[in-house]
Amino acid sequence: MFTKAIVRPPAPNFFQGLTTSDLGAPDYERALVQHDAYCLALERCGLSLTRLPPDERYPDSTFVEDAALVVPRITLPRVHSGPAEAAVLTRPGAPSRGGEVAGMRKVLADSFPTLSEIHSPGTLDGGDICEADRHFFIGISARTNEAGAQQLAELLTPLGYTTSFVDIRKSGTGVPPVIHAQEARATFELLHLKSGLSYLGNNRLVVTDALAERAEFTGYDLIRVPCGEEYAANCVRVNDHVLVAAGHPQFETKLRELGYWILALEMSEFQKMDGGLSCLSLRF
Ligand code: CIR
Repeated sequence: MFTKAIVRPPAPNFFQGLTTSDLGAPDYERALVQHDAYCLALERCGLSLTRLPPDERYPDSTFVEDAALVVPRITLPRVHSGPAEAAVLTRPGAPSRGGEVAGMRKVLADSFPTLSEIHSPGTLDGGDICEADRHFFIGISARTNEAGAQQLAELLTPLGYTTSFVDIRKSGTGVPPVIHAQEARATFELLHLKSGLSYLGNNRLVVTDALAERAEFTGYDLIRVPCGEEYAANCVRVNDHVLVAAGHPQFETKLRELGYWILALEMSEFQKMDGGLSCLSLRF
């Protein structure tokens, strides 16, 4: 069970953050409303929130998940049943986001006397880290390099976790050639591993078609995100609920049929800045 989450609302200069999307500039007021609804949803799932103030120095700082990772203590038989064990400060791959880590250091230091860190030349974004019970998938992406992934793996192994790397770069192994320019985002241009992958528990992974054939996911039950609804692949299991981005009806139906309780959240303004549901909070 998760009991806590850290969130940070967007700052007024949120629109100056990094993005590759062609969806237009985000509407700040609407982003705040969507962020509030997101926070309420986490509270409805039973989490108590630490709300950090907006930080104009870093326009992408609302995406708190990228700057840190909290690793749950492994207790049998359920992984999430114990208190959090370790926290890792990441080293974001985008230079404009490096300063976000200091804020996370401050807030996590209250709960975690010892904070591990990723060091140069490693880079690591939280969006590339997908925990699946006792295993962590670590994406190698435009933001996370091999050195960063390796450092994280070395921190996780003594805690009892296994790890594997999933290369999602254009040159990564196992990625099929691009066919149509319009499909490029769905096939290649995952910003982070979790832009196309989520773990729901009970051996179930949500995947986009582009990732579904990857050998790394053999042995898992795969829930494929319907074509055209790829953005919904970044969903989040929070205790008894699954948070999903609103506007993906086929995917929602699939999850409901599998028995999940869904909380659908408007994410349009964050999607404009390449952000997904998971990156708006650090849960533990
Ligand atoms: C960025 O490009 O870094 C931000 N605009 C979006 C980060 C989204 N984070 C995530 O998916 N974990």
